[in-house]
Amino acid sequence: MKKILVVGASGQIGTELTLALRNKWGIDQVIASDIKTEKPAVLGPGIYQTLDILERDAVRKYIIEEKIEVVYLLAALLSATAEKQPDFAWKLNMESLFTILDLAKEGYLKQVFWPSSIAVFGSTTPRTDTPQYTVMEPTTVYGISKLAGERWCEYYNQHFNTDIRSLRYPGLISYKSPPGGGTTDYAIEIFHEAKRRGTYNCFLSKDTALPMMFMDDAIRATMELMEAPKEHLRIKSSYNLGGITFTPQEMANNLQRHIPGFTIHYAPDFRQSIADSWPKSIDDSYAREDWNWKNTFDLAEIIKIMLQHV
Ligand code: NAD
Ligand code: AKB
Repeated sequence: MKKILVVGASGQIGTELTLALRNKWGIDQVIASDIKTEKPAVLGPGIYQTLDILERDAVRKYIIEEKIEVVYLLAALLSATAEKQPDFAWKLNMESLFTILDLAKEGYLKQVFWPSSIAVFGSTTPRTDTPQYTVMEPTTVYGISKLAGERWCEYYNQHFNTDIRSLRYPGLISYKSPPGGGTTDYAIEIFHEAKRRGTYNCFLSKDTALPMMFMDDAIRATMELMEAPKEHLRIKSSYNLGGITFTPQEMANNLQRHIPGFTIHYAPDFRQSIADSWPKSIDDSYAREDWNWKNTFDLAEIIKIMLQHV
């Protein structure tokens, strides 16, 4: 049985991915790791290792000594936080990737998952049904790091015969762990504020359409991609992954059906220009053709589930 390490396991995706991987491969096969010293309660039993991915030598030692064969690398600064600390965001997002890519190149890691994002696109990209191959001129430090990361993943796959797999996730909606400082976080905050206060101050304008996805779909996509036969995968960098598209106003209108009297106010801040540079919807036909990807949760279902659990 292969040993799996999740780096950034305390985050929004990491918690749910760790649980799903343990469910599939067994609790002892999947090690959760994060820079945070305290294990989030939601992770339950299973090994939790405090690890700073920027400590290259310590990470290498741990992975080699523990005979880890698969890494899911989720540690990163997200779009909004990265704009506030661009130097550190570049350092974290790139150095973490090279540490893991090099272990794959040296043959220690048989497989790696590293997430990219819709942030790789920019304001010169066609915004509707954004294709896999198109103009890519990201304007955020986060987007630049993701695009550079994608190019390096492809480079390692082509030159060193590594098996690095990646998805360009849209904004992910979930309730088990809080979001980590992204531009799409409004689509989670809105549920907490609607239930707590019956009103929400949205940091994006009412008509800002963005691609989004429910976490269960994103986790399933990740596991399906990682289990797909390598020879079926035409994309050696990162796959476009479509989900659903909605605006804050559409989300609010739907919420009002469940919470009568819910109000929303719009006060766009610096995150508006980030959102304005991203696609509205994604063409993920390569994922559909290569590994039979299909999104399942629509907005109505997401709202129902979020309101039950938040
Ligand atoms: P998050 O911020 O919720 O989680 C990141 C985790 O990494 C945190 O638990 C943090 O403590 C940990 N971390 C930070 N620095 C670390 C370090 N030096 N060493 C070890 N761990 C460290 O982020 P997330 O939303 O779970 O995103 C995970 C990945 O998915 C990121 O690469 C992100 O860019 C990508 N992504 C996320 C979304 C989304 O909507 N959540 C969308 C597209 C792409
Ligand atoms: C963010 O908003 O930064 C993330 C992402 C889409 O990459 N959710």
